[in-house]
Amino acid sequence: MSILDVKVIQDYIRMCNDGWLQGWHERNGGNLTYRMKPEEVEECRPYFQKPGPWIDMGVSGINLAGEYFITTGSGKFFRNVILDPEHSIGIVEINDRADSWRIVWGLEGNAKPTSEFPSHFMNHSVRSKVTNGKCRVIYHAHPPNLIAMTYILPLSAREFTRALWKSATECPVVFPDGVGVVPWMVPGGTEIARATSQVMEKYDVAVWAHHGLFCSGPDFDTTFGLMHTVEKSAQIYNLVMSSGQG
Ligand code: 2HA
Ligand code: ZN
Repeated sequence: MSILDVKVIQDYIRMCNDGWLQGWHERNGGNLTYRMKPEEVEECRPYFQKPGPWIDMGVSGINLAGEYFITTGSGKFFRNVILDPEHSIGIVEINDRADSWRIVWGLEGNAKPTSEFPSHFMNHSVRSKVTNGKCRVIYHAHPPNLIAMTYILPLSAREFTRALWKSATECPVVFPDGVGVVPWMVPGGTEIARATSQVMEKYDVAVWAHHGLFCSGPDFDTTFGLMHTVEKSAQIYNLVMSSGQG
């Protein structure tokens, strides 16, 4: 047995690879975090290493004190997750003040959690609160059709929600609350983390203008499916507009 035999680790790796196969993760683009269930932490604990030092995140979310997250590594490539999980992903524990993490497994070779960990963490804090603890997955990808739309439409929740709902029939069912929009901001910091988590108070999808998309959900299938549905709808929108039939 190894930690790579534990189901939640296998499911996490599969989702990373599915995103790579979709073409949403050029180079080190995108990141994925999963808030583990207590029983999943116990399944993985026998494989934990001596914990690393506590590292301050610059943000906090007190409802996540003591939680464990599986995360992709900063600068790591989704393409490599399935081949080399130990260096590409890891598990971090959150401290009692919910403002710092430490590595308990993986991220070998001095790797760190994703540069977007502050955004993921704040989104987890907000989505966990508004879903009564159901939300476990935050997924950031660079799906090209959705990004292209951010150069075409006014950057508002109303415009994006209407365009996506109208482009594919199932969209109002898959994301009935619509999608929020965050204007272009420098990625990888606490400012964009705060702006995104404000949007996520209301929506489970947040567009990052000229950059990508954040999706949240209770499990890997639902969250991947949400990303897939939004991107498919954006593709249909772009196909119709570029055929001159908009
Ligand atoms: O991890 O996608 O937003 C690379 C990124 C930053
Ligand atoms: Zn990105």
